[in-house]
Amino acid sequence: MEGNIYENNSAEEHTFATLPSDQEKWCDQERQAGRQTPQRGGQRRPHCHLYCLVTICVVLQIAGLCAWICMYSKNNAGIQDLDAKVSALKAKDSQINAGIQDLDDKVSALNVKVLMEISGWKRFGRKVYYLSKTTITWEMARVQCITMGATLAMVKTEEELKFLANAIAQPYWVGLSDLGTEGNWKWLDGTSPASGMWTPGEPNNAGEEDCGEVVKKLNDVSCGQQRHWICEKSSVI
Ligand code: MMA
Ligand code: CA
Repeated sequence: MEGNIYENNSAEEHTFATLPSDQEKWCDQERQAGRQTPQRGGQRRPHCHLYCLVTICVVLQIAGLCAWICMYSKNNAGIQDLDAKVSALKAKDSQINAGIQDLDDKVSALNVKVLMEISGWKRFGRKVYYLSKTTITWEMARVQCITMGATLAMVKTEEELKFLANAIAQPYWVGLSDLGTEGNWKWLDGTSPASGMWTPGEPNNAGEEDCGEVVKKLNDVSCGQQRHWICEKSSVI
C-alpha cells in the first residue's frame, strides 16, 4: 500500500511539474515557427489570456482612479466646508469671549460699587466720597482721610457742592482753611474756592474761624469744633 501511495504522489507531482514546461515548449515551438497562435481544441492561447488579464487590470486601475478622484473631490469639498464652519465657530468663539470679558468687567465694576457703598463711599463724577458717621476736629479729620488713602474733600464745582449738600443733613468738615494766612482761604491742594460757593455773609471769622465746613454752602468755623467730615479720592469705576 505504501508503495502505491508514493507512486500516486510521484505521478501527480510529475503532472503538475511537467505542465508549465510543456506549455513553455509549445510557446517556444510557436515562436520558432514564426506562426500566429491558432486556436487549438477551442482553448484560448496563453497570450490571449494575458491580453485579457492586462485589459482587466487597466480597466480596474482606471475605475479605481476614477473612484479615487471622485472621493478626493468630494472629500476636498467636505474639508473646505468644514474649514468654513471652523472659521465661523472661531469668530463666534471670539465674540462670546469678548462678551464674557465685558460681563466680567461689569461684574467687577458692580462689586467695587457695592463694596464702596457698603463701606460708606458715594460716587459723583470722577470722585468717590466718604461721609463719616462720627465727629472729630478739623485736623483729626484731615489726618483720618490720609489714613484712608484719601484727602479731606475739596469741593471745586457748584455741581459737586450741590451733590454733597443733598447727601448731608448737618455740617461736615471739608479740606478748606486759612491756617496758612489769615483771610486767604485755600483748598488743601492750594487752589482758592470760588466766591459763589460761600454761604452769603461768609467767611465771617466769627471769633477766630480758620477751618471750612459745608452745610448747604461753605462756612468758616473754629477748627477745634467737633464735626462730621467728608473724604474724597479718585473713582476707579
Ligand atoms: C453761625 C454763623 C457762622 C458761624 C457759625 C458758628 C450757624 O452759623 O455765625 O458764621 O461760623 O454760626 O457755629
Ligand atoms: Ca463763619
